[in-house]
Amino acid sequence: MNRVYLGLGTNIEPRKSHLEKALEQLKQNEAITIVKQSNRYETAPVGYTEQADFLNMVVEIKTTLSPELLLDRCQTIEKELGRERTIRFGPRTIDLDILLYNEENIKTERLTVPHPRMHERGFVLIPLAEIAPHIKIGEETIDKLLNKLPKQERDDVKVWQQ
Ligand code: A4P
Ligand code: MG
Repeated sequence: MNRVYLGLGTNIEPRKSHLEKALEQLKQNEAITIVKQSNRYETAPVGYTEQADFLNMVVEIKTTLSPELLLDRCQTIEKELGRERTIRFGPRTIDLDILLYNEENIKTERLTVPHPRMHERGFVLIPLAEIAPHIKIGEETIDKLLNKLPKQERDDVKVWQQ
């Protein structure tokens, strides 16, 4: 059995429902068990800042799927949820990233694990630390990575209580 952390993000309404539907679809897969879920966090956009705030969360799953098959599953869920509301070529309603897959380092054309930008992102590190406070990402402890985050980026990630 493989232990995997997934990052979920959405910034198109209804955001809460997009997260819930994605979780539901993960659960429906016989090869996937959700072990832990973080809180939902409301987060300021990183990268392209001219867009609405995100809801982000991290889940721990157990799965028998290989990394590639799990990515296929995640991309199918993205497509199914994206299709529901958005117009052709419109923005995506859910982003599902494989953050960590056991302690493996994977680099293929389709997949880089650990997720290459997770080390520097409050919207990933803060929910991950909530459910896996002792985890390491490569050689670094999550505490150390969190301490390196600029204060502003930590302040941009708030527990969402709706
Ligand atoms: N891919 C490679 N490695 C992985 C992995 N570990 N997990 C490939 C998932 N996919 C992986 O992803 C593009 C390609 O990455 C896939 O085809 C897959 O083969 P995508 O999800 O289609 O596109 P994307 O999400 O636009 O790109 P990317 O690179 O995943 O973007 P990011 O880095 O995830 O950034 N701000 C806040 N506050 N919250 C957010 O959630 N998200 C983004 C997206 C930017 N700013 C944000 C947030
Ligand atoms: Mg992505």
